[in-house]
Amino acid sequence: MTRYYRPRSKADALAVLAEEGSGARPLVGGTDLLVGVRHRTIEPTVIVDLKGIEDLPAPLRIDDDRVLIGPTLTLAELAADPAVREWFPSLAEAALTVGSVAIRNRASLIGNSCNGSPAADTVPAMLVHDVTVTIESVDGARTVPLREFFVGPRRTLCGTGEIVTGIGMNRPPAGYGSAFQRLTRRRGVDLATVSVAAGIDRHGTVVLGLGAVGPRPLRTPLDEPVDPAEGELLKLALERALTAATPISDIRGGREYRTAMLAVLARRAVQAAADRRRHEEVPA
Ligand SMILES: Cc1cc2nc3c(=O)[nH]c(=O)nc-3n(C[C@@H](O)[C@@H](O)[C@H](O)COP(=O)(O)OP(=O)(O)OC[C@H]3O[C@@H](n4cnc5c(N)ncnc54)[C@H](O)[C@@H]3O)c2cc1C
Repeated sequence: MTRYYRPRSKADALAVLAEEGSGARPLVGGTDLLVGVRHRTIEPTVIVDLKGIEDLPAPLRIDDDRVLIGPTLTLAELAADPAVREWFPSLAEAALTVGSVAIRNRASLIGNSCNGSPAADTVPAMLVHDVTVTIESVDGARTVPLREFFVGPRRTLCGTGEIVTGIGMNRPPAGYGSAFQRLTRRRGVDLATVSVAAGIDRHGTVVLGLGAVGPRPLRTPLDEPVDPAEGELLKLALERALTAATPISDIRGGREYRTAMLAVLARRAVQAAADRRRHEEVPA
């Protein structure tokens, strides 16, 4: 029988997580965890609800040129924030593709990463940026780059007895653009068949974030600066970078289809990101 516990302090939450070991699971929105409990793919001894904790970092704050996100920030709140929309338009776009309005009003940004799904939509959009993750346990805190956080399907660096207490995102330099593209089988309430985020700076240096095309979300830079107007050179640079992807065939699409769509979406993402360098547009 699973117990439910709602601690008031971070120290209390961490103590319970340490005592219970691998049977304990943190909860925020529950849009992944409670689905797993209902389907009996996860059978926690105790669910530790982080929403009642009074000394967690604020859901969202701006510290100079850095956005700091706490565990309870929902995807709806993220996508509505003016600084996020201006500095990280691909992340706002990605958040707005998740599930439905009801899901986005509950689901947390940090939970989307902690779940460790290779298809989590917000992850590729964060991977193109300079993003860190802070993980805490009774033994203290450590901060790691997001690009190292994902270690395999459903596996992250946040282990037993630990919680993620913050994500920090550095504001990109002037003249930077980013965009997100995803393919699903139907519009809305479906996980990505393929997703791609692209970030491009004023010199044409491109970083891609890839979802649903490997055992974990991938970050892959292009090996040389590109001019997105040079279609053939962009295509070749993308072909080299996209060899990092290792898609599989499953109910959402075959390996060959995913590979073909990845190339299309990556080109569109780079071109949309490059357009944003000039127009500073934000998603509707
Ligand atoms: C109908 C439906 C549609 C969806 N559509 C999409 C979609 O299109 N794209 C997409 O990417 N996702 C989709 N999702 C999943 C998405 O809602 C989740 O990934 C969500 O973002 C997770 O946040 P949460 O707060 O609900 O996490 P929870 O369910 O509370 O937790 C998720 C996991 O992370 C752990 N966890 C949560 N917070 C922390 C923390 N601070 N520290 C350590 N561990 C933590 C939990 O123990 C659990 O293992 C969908 C879900 C549903 C039910």
